[in-house]
Amino acid sequence: MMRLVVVSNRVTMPERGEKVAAGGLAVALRSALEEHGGLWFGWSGATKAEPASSVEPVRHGKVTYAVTDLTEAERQSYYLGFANRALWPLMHYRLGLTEFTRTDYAGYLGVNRRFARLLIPLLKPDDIIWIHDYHLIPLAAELRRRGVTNRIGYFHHIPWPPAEVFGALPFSATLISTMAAYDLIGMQTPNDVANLIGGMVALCGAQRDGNRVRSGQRKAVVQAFPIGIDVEAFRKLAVASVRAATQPVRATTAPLGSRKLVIGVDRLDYSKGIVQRLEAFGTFLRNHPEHRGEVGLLQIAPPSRTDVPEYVELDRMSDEVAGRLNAALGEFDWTPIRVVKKAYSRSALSGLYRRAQVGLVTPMRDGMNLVAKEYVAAQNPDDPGVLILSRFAGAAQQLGEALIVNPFDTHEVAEAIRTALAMPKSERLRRFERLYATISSTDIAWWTSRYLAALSGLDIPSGDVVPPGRPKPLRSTRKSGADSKPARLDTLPQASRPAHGKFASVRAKALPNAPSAG
Ligand code: ADQ
Repeated sequence: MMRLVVVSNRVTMPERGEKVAAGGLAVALRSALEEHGGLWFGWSGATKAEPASSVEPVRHGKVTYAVTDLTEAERQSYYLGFANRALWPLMHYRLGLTEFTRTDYAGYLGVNRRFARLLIPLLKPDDIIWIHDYHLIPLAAELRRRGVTNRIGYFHHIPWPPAEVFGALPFSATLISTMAAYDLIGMQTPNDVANLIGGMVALCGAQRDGNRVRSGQRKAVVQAFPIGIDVEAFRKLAVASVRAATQPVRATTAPLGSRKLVIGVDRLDYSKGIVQRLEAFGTFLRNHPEHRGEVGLLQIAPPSRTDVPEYVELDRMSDEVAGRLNAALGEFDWTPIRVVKKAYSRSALSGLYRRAQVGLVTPMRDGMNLVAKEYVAAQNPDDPGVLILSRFAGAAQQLGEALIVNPFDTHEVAEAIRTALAMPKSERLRRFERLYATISSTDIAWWTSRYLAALSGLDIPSGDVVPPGRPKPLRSTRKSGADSKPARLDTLPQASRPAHGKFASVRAKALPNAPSAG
């Protein structure tokens, strides 16, 4: 029987750290692995002095976990450097924040190469391999180079920008060309699909044929698979959480009394538009003073990536803006904005969403945004709250019945808050019912099964010719996934070359949706 192999940057073993995390994706992948019996491979999250030359798989139930540590230098260059300081801002259209160094890029390629070497001995001929996210873009090309012919899919969780933006990254043509080593590329939205295909055509001369893109002898299918959440489980959690009045929910909402609550929940990340959101809430209170004292914003934002300077700066800025607005607008018995910087359990989060009259989800750019879907899932169907959603979240392409806003327009977001708070129940119900129907029919089980059905059922023309001088396929059983001419990654940058800096001068001025803060 076909076995599923999932590869992701971070792998959390079941016994560790599940109290808060256990988000929809981890649970969904684990259940897909359990269904098929599978292997989950990736970074343990830990570092150690020497790079591992092999991994020791550990079995938990039907799932085998194989994790490797990174060296501190690898963590710096691959993870903090190229993935989080170059690719993350770039993919979120933030050229001004994108930091590229050759050392980081070499580290990124090096870790992908090592992952390929460590994974190959664990593969079986019939495995289908599902690789996740931007940390691992060149992994399929590295596997192909070593003769792996299994079917390999990729899912990109974050946005993919247009070629004009992606092309500003040094070595962008080589990096994007490695995408052709996949059989199926899943993106969050049709917009991301168009951008990736457009980029492959413009930057590395690939040819487009509908939703297939051909580069050399390889053909990849590129398709949108909007990720979902476990709607039913989240709904039940919210009902139970409010009924039991769990401690964090009680402690957070009791002081509100009958006041209304607007909620924001995000990792503290500049892509999420947290500072702009606080400003918009301040503008709302300034423009509509009759609401002062009657409504509060609760922003839950646990710090993330605190080793990256931009995130430290964001942490400082969010404190500063919240402090300034509270000082200017607060009363002795009412604080308009509360920013809480800790992770909550999923149960507490669901209860808080249900208590909130408005879900304020205003990222400057987001692959999908699961918070928007969680907010809808948690609502009381008899008296639902209103979702305000950024048009630059992938979720906006599905959730048109939310109040859709431009997060760069503070005034527009402020007015949407006013509209949401005043919205008659009949309209709230009408919008909620459609939103709920959408998230239920495209939930996380739908997403995994649809992606895996596409990956395992692909009718991809065979091309299993091993180019001269390359190793024979180690484990070719499928005709479909065979390799042709993968990009030569090992001829790329040398760490010894001088590192260099920001291409901040290539600011995104000309882009229609360029962030004001660059
Ligand atoms: P993220 O950028 O992490 O994911 P998102 O989709 O919103 O963004 O998921 C965040 C998850 O973390 C949600 O499940 C949320 O409940 C949880 N979370 C956030 N703050 C929390 C807190 N304080 N306590 C507990 N839980 C918290 C990336 C992409 C997204 C894409 C997802 C999935 O950036 O665009 O939707 O992957 O593909």
